[in-house]
Amino acid sequence: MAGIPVAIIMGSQSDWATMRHAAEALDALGIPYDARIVSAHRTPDRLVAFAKGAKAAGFQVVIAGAGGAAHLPGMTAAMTPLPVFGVPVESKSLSGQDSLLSIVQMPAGIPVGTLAIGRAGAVNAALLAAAVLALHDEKLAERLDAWRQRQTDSVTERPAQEA
Ligand code: RP5
Repeated sequence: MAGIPVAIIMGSQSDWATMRHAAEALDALGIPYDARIVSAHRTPDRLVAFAKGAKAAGFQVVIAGAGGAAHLPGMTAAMTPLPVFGVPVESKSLSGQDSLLSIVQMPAGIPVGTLAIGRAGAVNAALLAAAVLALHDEKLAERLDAWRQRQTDSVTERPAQEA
């Protein structure tokens, strides 16, 4: 795998508590990533520079997490041909419903693959990124298969008694 294939971008430091779950899933699969804070509203020039340069920088997939008026994934998708997976971060006032609707309701022509709100979305964005990269990386495909098998094996048939 040449270079760093995955960019994880987020609108704020406060999003890292969610987006670190994407990073951890990529770590578990041995996929390098670069995690950056890129705010569509507070650092718009940084967003333009990142999105327009993402492909030339060697990234193959972008995972973008944001909350509230979550324009980051959509604006990124507007400025890069790379696949963009959007993670709605759970907001305080509207529990992430605002983030979800902001990210998922893209107009036809500029797709953002939108995941679930919060940790599940962050983990699944990483797994989707892995699945895309695995199409052209047999060793990664084997690691992804093994990861899924371990998950299957970890599910007990009956619930354990809780204290
Ligand atoms: C969005 O505003 C960020 O993605 C974050 O989820 C939300 C709140 O940001 P902070 O006020 O915590 O920095 O741009």
